[in-house]
Amino acid sequence: MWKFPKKDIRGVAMPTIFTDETILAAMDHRPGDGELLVATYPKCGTTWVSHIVGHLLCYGVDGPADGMEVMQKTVFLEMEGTARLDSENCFAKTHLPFDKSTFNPKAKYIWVVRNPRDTCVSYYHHVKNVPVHLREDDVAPKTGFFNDFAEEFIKGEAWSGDYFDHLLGWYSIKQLPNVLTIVYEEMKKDPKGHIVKIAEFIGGKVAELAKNPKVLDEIQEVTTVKKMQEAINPHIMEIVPAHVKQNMEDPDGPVLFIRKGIVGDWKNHFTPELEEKFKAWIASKPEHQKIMDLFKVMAE
Ligand code: PPS
Repeated sequence: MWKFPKKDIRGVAMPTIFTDETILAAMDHRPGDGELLVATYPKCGTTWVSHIVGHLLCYGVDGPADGMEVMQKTVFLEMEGTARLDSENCFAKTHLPFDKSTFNPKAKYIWVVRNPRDTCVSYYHHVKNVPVHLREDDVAPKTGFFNDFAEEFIKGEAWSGDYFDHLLGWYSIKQLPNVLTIVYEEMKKDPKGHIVKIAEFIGGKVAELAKNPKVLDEIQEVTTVKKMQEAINPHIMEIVPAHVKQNMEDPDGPVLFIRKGIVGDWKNHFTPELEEKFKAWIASKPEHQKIMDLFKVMAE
């Protein structure tokens, strides 16, 4: 049975390709007052929200900036540490559990959530498509291990740990004024409304910018799945630091990082048996329902 290649850092399961040093720097990083951080469980919509933030920050007289330039503005703390945070318009993203991060009530957190079934499917494709493995025997099979993967996911064996534990940690601060919650499924229904929400949360010049309907249209356009696929997928390996890349396999083709970007892809993957397991997992602790209630808006 396939298993996540991982290491334990302060009780968190982390990908073996990241160094202990950068992971510890991420855990110890206390964002400054006003500093922006996108905090998520993996595959919940981090890149989409980060791309919106980046485009809002980088918008110039000639309109939206280049997609990869914007992509480079997100500093993935566990992968690269904090050094680049001082560069212009850079901001952090993290997949750390809340209790392993160093919280500042005066920093700004955007917490992005996505339903567990689609998150599991997206995570599976990430492991299959992105060469995120350290050794040859860690390499994921190219097909057919979804059921093994889903079992590991339900057991909480994925990188960043158990989905519900992770979301419940960040949920505990959701009501604070310095935290903006974005529900992936809601953003799919109303991307422009969410771009405005994000801009208002950032505040200042960015909030003013988003009052301009032309700017909003342009930012919505460059942050669609299609435009992000075109801008990012051919170049995704360029944002991986050399010290991480040396631990990775060479991709044998273009890396499908921005994949389908839809709600409900789980229905194309789940067997009835797996769906029963998911239902039992969700029902196994009453507090899981708090998270599931975030997705009430979803079309079933
Ligand atoms: S990561 O690797 O943890 O940072 O991944 P993350 O960015 O959190 O999640 C990846 C999924 O988000 C989808 N995505 C989008 N959906 C809708 N619109 C846009 N613009 C968009 N950009 C990225 C991406 O395709 C992954 O979902 P799946 O289901 O795999 O397609």
